[in-house]
Amino acid sequence: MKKTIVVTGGAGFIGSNFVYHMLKKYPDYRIVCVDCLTYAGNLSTLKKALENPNFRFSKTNICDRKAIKELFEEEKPDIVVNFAAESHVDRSIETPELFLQTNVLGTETLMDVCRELNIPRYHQVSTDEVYGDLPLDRPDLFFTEKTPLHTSSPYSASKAGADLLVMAYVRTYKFPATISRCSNNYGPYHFPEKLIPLMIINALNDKPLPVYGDGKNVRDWLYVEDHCKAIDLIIHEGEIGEVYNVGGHNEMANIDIVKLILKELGKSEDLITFVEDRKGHDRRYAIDPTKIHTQLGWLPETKFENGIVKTIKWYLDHKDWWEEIISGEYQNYYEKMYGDK
Ligand code: NAD
Ligand code: TDX
Repeated sequence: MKKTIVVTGGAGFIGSNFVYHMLKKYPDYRIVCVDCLTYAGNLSTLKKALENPNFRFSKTNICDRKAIKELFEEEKPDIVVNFAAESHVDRSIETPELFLQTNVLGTETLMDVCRELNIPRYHQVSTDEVYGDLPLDRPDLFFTEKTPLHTSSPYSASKAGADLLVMAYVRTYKFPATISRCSNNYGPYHFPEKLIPLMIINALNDKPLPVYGDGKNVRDWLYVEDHCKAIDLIIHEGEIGEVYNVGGHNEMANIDIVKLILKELGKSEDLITFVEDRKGHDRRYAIDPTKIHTQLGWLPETKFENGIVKTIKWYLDHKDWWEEIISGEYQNYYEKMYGDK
């Protein structure tokens, strides 16, 4: 059946991958991307989508109630999927307010408009960071959907605030929402400020690779396409009011990822530079995805050893995309973050 799906934050990393996944899998769906194009949103990412008659791009801020209402009245979406967020932990430590505005108030605005217009379904894209962190010496522990929320950074606190608001709307207004909490994603269109693209690009440019602290912090990595497939399943078959954890049981220490990237690119480990640790740095994330597997049949398809090679190749083949990005505002950010480290 034909559907109209609003994808907020669709000019960013995961949102754009989701746009492409949906346009390919559902040729009769209309996909409407809502994105205000912050530093992290790039229209060049959506170049191919913009050629598709089933795709519309609207440059709109999710906090702009009037504009969102007009757009939703016109498009009458069947489902709203909210990816739009400030997403970088280091930036949240510098400017928490922006994170609260977009991540909490933006979510509230979207949900209020959906309620007003009786939009049948809303999905909140959340993160494993809302569960806080796990110790390195307890590999038997994982985050389940029942793990209490316990946040470390202004970013994760803002995402947890949004999740709590979604659950409150479900209970108070019977708001038809679902939530997914995913582990670290990697793949095409990942913004160069994040670990994997930053290390690939610095290595290609023979620049130092800044590893925070002792480099032993562990993240649970999932290829972005597998995350998109999980969200696709949840919005079509997931149960209203439910939270689904998404992750591929692929835990790796940061330093091992950095060494792997250097090896793949034939560069020397001498480029590795240990720098001051991130404030409040979470030690280990590890998702238990049993619920989405048993209830919706989701399983990750891309093994890390293949996904990381594909990702490195993508960055080698798409220099134009990232060279344009790192030539602008990103330069100032990089100097500020890493200039004196
Ligand atoms: P991103 O920073 O690459 O993209 C965010 C997008 O949202 C950008 O296009 C930006 O322009 C847009 N945006 C920001 N503020 C906006 C606003 N006020 N109005 C409209 N658009 C706005 O982020 P990402 O890594 O693609 O993450 C997408 C979502 O997934 C986020 O909600 C994030 O919390 C969540 N998430 C990310 C990861 C990860 O590993 N990257 C893992 C789990 C969950
Ligand atoms: O220069 C760096 N050096 C370094 O050692 C950077 C940018 C990161 N790191 C470390 C910090 C983390 O332990 O690498 C790890 C990954 O860092 P990020 O790529 O910034 O991701 P993380 O903080 O784990 O958060 C990501 O996953 C969860 C996303 O950015 C979030 O949006 C998502 O919710």
